[in-house]
Amino acid sequence: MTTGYVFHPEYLWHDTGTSAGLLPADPTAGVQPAVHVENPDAKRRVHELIHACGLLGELMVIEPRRATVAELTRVHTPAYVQHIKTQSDLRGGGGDAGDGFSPVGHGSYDIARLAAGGLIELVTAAAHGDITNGYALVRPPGHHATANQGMGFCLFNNIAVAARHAQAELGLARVAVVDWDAHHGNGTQAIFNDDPSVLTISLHQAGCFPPDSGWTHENGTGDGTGYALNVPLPPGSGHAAYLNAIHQVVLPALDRFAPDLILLANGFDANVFDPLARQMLTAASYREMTRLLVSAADQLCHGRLIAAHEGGYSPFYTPYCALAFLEELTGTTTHVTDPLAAVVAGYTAEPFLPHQCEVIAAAAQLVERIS
Ligand code: 6DK
Ligand code: ZN
Repeated sequence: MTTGYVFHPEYLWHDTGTSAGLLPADPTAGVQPAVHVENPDAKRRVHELIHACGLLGELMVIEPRRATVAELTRVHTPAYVQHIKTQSDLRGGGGDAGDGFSPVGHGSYDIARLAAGGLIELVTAAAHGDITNGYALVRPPGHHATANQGMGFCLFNNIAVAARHAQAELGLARVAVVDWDAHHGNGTQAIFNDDPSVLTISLHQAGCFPPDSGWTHENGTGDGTGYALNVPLPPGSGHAAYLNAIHQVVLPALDRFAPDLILLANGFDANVFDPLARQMLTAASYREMTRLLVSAADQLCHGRLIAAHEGGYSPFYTPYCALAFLEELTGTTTHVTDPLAAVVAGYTAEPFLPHQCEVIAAAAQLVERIS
């Protein structure tokens, strides 16, 4: 088994500025400047840990390239791609992808193309058999971006671009997207909403972001009816609820769908230390969830599981979650164990509660619509 790894220093040069992720500074209104919450720190530390613990040597490093306009417009409108370029060309930065808190720094257009192209290169290597599975540690993230609108820190929908590339160029007809970022994968869902060839499954904190999005009744439209699944887990959900959702919804849905490729929108922001959500996963949770997904990919699609980094905002804990994820992807272990395991054990001793069980059961009922 070979695991591919995509990273590039330019990913860290996507400049999200000092608007905190909320509002531009306005001293007269008492709004202080603060480093944007989607800044390079957590991702840089993930890369550093992978390198320092020796795991990098176990990975096949794949060079990213910039996605072309033709590749981006399989998913996005030409006008939206041009909008990002125009915002990126602004001297001095300050551009925005559409919602007022998705910054487009000077030069971010090319970096966002390098992120989408990194995913394209990984799925290509998987289709050619050069790698079994892979991880793209990219910025900016992608799963909120729709065909014509950037939002939630996302510019181009990296996963969607890779899915369409896999179908158009690599003979991988059926693509499943599993999204366990703490926020709803609304962009990916919208792009594939009426398309039964792409199954989208999002596990997220109910109503966290975007507001009023990602409910169980959003189940696809037209020909795609049944091929969008949502598990809006209540705030406070942790290991038991997520593992239950994987067993009751994700694995049965994947079994029925029988994908040629599984893409994972791999956000680590459902961990207990994350500032942007109120879920309670630990590095051990990500390890277990990954083990199950790797095993499903082995059984269903020759192990082809390709992950794109999405959220994850705790600079000190995200790296241990990512390391657990990568250890499972590669089937190896390192000498590094979660140094906060004893602390999180005290934080996360939550039971599996009835209101969590209800949501999962409602989503599980929809699985039989998939064929
Ligand atoms: N704003 C993402 O992780 C993006 O899904 C999440 C976007 C959340 C926006 C709303 C929000 C804050 C909160 C606190 C401080 C600043 C901004 F796309 C991904 F990156 F993956 O919580
Ligand atoms: Zn997120």
